[in-house]
Amino acid sequence: MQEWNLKETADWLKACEDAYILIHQNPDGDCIGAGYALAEMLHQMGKRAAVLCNEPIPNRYRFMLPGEEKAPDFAPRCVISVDVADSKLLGDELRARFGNAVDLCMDHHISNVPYAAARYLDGQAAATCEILCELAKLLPITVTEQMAVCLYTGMATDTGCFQYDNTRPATFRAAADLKEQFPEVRYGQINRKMFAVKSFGRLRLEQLLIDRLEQHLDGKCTLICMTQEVLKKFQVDEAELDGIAGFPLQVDGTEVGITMKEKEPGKFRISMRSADEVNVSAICQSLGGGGHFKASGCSLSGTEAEVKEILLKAVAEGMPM
Ligand SMILES: [Mn+2]
Repeated sequence: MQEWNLKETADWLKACEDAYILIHQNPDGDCIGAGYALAEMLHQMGKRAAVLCNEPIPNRYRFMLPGEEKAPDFAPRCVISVDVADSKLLGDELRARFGNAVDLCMDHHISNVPYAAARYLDGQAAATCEILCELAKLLPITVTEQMAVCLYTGMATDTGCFQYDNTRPATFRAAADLKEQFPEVRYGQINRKMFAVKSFGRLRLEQLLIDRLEQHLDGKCTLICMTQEVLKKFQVDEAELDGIAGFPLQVDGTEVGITMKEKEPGKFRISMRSADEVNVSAICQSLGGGGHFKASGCSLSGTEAEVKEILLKAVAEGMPM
């Protein structure tokens, strides 16, 4: 695999034709924003480009789409992935079709596992959309209002509305530049939609989550388990679960917050968040997963009790004495 700098990446994009842009499964604001902003950049350069996702784009993110989603009417001559840290995250269908055929991977996950022929990785960038803000300056294009909506949303969502430590000066500058160039975009409304507004079902779910908060390891670890039964009962859209991983960290004294989500009977997807000092990436790696220092995940199989025991043992071992 080749490691490219941003200029090499831009040069390759100028030369590429008929691009499929792949984003990750359970798509979030950053991969959707990056995917559609990049597609528009390529369109402006006179190229055909389409965004592909393993699942339909959730309703709450559809304001970033230029129109209805439709299958591309051309065959790809190049394949690009954005914000996809591992080919596994493409989801089954896209992975089977393109897992070994990605020409360029653009990403900001420090844990990125190489799978493409070439990679542009900036592990310090807060979002792939932040990378695209820089990339846009190296391409013969003009940023449009719709791109600004996409790029802002991606940076806002990956930083918890510019709250997390991953927000660096360059993130603020990129957002400030968009706001200066496109004052008419309703950034406040985007923030409201992404962070304040919740569906009634989601609020009911949060009520239930509060009931199910468990404290372990002298209150340093707060855990929530969402079984299939709970998810079905409250009919929660997968997209509404976005950001729920940070929920346990709201409890004072918590150093590690864990959410367990039962994807199918006996199979749990685990999200682990660190309030400050504990490296949850190392803990999740010891369990076959990975991610960032303060935000990681893994998958475990077993009964609810078995999985909790495995998790709490790993967290206890991963905590500084
Ligand atoms: Mn991202």
